[in-house]
Amino acid sequence: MPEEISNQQQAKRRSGSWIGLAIGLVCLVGLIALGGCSKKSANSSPGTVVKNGSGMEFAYVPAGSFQMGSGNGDPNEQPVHQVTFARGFYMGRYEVTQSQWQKVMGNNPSKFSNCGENCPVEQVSSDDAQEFIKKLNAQNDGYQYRLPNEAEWEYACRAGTTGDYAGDLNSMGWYTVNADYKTHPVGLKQANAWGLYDMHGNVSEWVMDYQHNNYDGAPTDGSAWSKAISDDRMERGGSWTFDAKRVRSAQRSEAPHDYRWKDVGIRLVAVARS
Ligand SMILES: [Ca+2]
Repeated sequence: MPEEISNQQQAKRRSGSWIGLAIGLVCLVGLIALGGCSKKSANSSPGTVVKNGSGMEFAYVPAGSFQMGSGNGDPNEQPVHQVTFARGFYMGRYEVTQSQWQKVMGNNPSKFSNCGENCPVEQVSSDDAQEFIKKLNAQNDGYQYRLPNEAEWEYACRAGTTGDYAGDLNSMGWYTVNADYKTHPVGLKQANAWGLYDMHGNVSEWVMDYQHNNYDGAPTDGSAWSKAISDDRMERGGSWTFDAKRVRSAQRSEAPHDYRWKDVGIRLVAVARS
């Protein structure tokens, strides 16, 4: 420290250098903090959209808490429990489309391949989804991609709502009553309050969690639930083949990780690389 230097002039000079250095550091830290704050502020508005180099759009889901599950749904939706997210995250605004899958994987496995490039990819297994994500991440486009976990998915689906649906079901989702036995281009129905489309129906969506028959012992910090009773994975949101009860926000399904269904696709979470 400058006070510890016996020579007054030396002390004064070093003190001046120290102060200058300190001021510089303060400015630097301030600039970094300002930049960080600006970025955080821009991100803190629910539904703020970012777009990657491939044109995939992601909406900001804010930090917060919600009640996960339903007391009047299936047994596997209980017990209802509070989950808290310390940080927000970016959720895909749409189900991954057939054209997006084609560009990354070089194929289109979808049953409804004549539906158009903006229709959701389906007939992809959970394993296939991991291959897609691996290749997408290899593009190193500034984001790290992954499947959402169950808690993230339901929190994002509800977007602050507490009922069976995040709004009027017929306005928001494709299911047995209105889907005409097929998938539909993503984003045609009404988005939820955080700008996410087709969370109810169209294609059901793989999440990263392993199967569990209920929420006993489920994590409450917004993390994924690790392996438990089988290798099956969960899927959420229901599909064009599901009735209204099975496209609820809290509805849960599971399937073997290597199964390919004509009504199951994916949605991604994007994390900015530091
Ligand atoms: Ca869906």
